[in-house]
Amino acid sequence: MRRKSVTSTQDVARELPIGSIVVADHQTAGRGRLDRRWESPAGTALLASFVLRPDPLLSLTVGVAAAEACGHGVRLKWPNDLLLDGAKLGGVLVEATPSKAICGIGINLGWSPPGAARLDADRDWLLEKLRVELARWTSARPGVVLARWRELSDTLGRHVRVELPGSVLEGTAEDIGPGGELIVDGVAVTVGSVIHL
Ligand code: BT5
Repeated sequence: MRRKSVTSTQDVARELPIGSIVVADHQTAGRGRLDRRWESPAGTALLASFVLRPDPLLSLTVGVAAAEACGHGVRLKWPNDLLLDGAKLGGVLVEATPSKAICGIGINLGWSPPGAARLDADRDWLLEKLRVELARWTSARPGVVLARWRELSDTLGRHVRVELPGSVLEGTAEDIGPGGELIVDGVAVTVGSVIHL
């Protein structure tokens, strides 16, 4: 489904069955995680939501698919950022109910906020690549997804600061666990924001 303007593609997708895709030129209330805003002027980004079957690894799976679709050396920052030359190119937001998972992907094309990155690509071409990569990676075995995530990761091996609800953890990002959690100096982190130090 294609729309000119929506509040958020996530809101439209929420009402649709598994397999649906919503793409919009503009969002009046695009969102990130934890009530943050996702900004992009009309017609300057790929803004899409895919309705998929719930899966605990989905956030990482969608990240892998999006990085593969972008190509050009795009890398992943745990849990859900797409990075180009170390700057944020896009993000993934998964909102799940027991019966479906709404996977939102935003990728900057014609515009990016200060300090962020954009990709020189056509929106519909990128959307088509994303559909193909999502089909491929959502049907891959978890071990295969995790292995590819590790290869694409810009987070593993780095000294990081993790802002957890109520505390801060600093250490080396050693690995991701079987459920997609980030292991920092032996401690498994499931939610939070990571700063590469
Ligand atoms: C994300 O959240 O990175 C997930 C973004 C998902 C956006 C898509 S667009 C289609 C679908 N519909 C929606 O409403 N959302 C999804 P988070 O990790 O919380 O990052 C949000 C932060 O990124 C903000 O607080 C800003 O600092 C920054 N930011 C906002 N807009 C940006 C942009 N266009 N490019 C780079 N960074 C941005």
